[in-house]
Amino acid sequence: MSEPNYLTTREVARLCRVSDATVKRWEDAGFLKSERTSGKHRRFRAEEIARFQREQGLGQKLCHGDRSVLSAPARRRGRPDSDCSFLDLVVAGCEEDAANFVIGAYLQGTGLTDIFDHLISPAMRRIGEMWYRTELSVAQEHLASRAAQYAVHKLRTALPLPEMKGRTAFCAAFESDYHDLPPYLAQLTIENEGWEVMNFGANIPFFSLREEIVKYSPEAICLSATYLTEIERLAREYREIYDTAARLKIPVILGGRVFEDDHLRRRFPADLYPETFGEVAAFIEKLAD
Ligand code: B12
Repeated sequence: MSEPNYLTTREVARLCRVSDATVKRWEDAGFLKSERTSGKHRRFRAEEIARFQREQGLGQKLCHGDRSVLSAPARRRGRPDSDCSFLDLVVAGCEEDAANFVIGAYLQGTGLTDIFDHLISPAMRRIGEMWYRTELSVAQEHLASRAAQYAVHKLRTALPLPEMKGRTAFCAAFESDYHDLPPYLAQLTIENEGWEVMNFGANIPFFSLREEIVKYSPEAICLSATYLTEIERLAREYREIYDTAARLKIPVILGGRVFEDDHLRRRFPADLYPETFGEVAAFIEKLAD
């Protein structure tokens, strides 16, 4: 049998494109197994690193995104690297690096909802502002949004399975709203609390959602609204959803930009208007008590 191929901490860091300290933290947390030399230095088997990279999607692909849209320091370095912000990476369309960024943040101890509230939401808001000011083209905004979606999807596959609570929630974005990242973040937030989630995605017709509510009687409904048209009609049709949920004693959570407006909150009644995904998690946790 041939001798196993060992890597040093520095070599693993280069392969995964993170710092040495991050590799040590991963090892301390049990994500990576290592052996020690007589001098107590860490040595990692190549197969162990390959497994870890495969499972976490780390450092597998170099990004060749559009450098002209990167922040000045990243541009000076010539390409997005591990010092780039999440915003830099998604704007450059570096989906694999963006995924590594959020998975890295999670493995280093940032909570899931903190990643959503303090990393992803601000980056998306900034992308919206850049698009509005024509600093980003529509195509660049689409590329960035796709990279962000991909990163969240990869993060989901890296999350440990929580203890299941035997409860189900519905997630969706309002009819007429095509922004499907917010309901996806809500889905992951609720799944992370050990609930099953049926996510109907963007632009769900209210009559159809109501039929599903009657059929499944979920234990919570979490809807998001980022952009609405035909507010009068939607308010009327939403009322039927809310009344059906109330009759079945199902709490309704309404999140998203639209409900920053008090006037719209009055038009669309709900049990909770969270401003953060952290609030959604806390509400769901309480429901399970
Ligand atoms: C990506 C994007 C798109 C993509 C969506 C792709 C997809 N598959 O999702 C596409 C290209 C489809 C799109 C289309 C449009 N978009 Co758009 N879009 C965005 C962008 C850049 C990001 C949206 C996103 O994913 N946000 C991520 C969420 C998580 O972050 P957030 O909404 O900023 O933050 C909120 C959450 O954190 C939330 N929150 C906290 N806790 C919880 C809990 C729950 C449960 C939920 C749900 C939310 C939530 O609170 C924050 C504020 O309220 C935003 C900019 C922005 N500010 O968000 C514009 C933005 C929302 N879009 C905008 C516009 C104008 C449009 C279009 C009308 C453009 C057009 N002319 O066609 C269309 C409308 C289509 C439609 N009918 O829905 C405007 C809306 C302005 C307004 N008046 O409301 C924005 C704000 C851009 C801007 N700065 O002008 N868009």
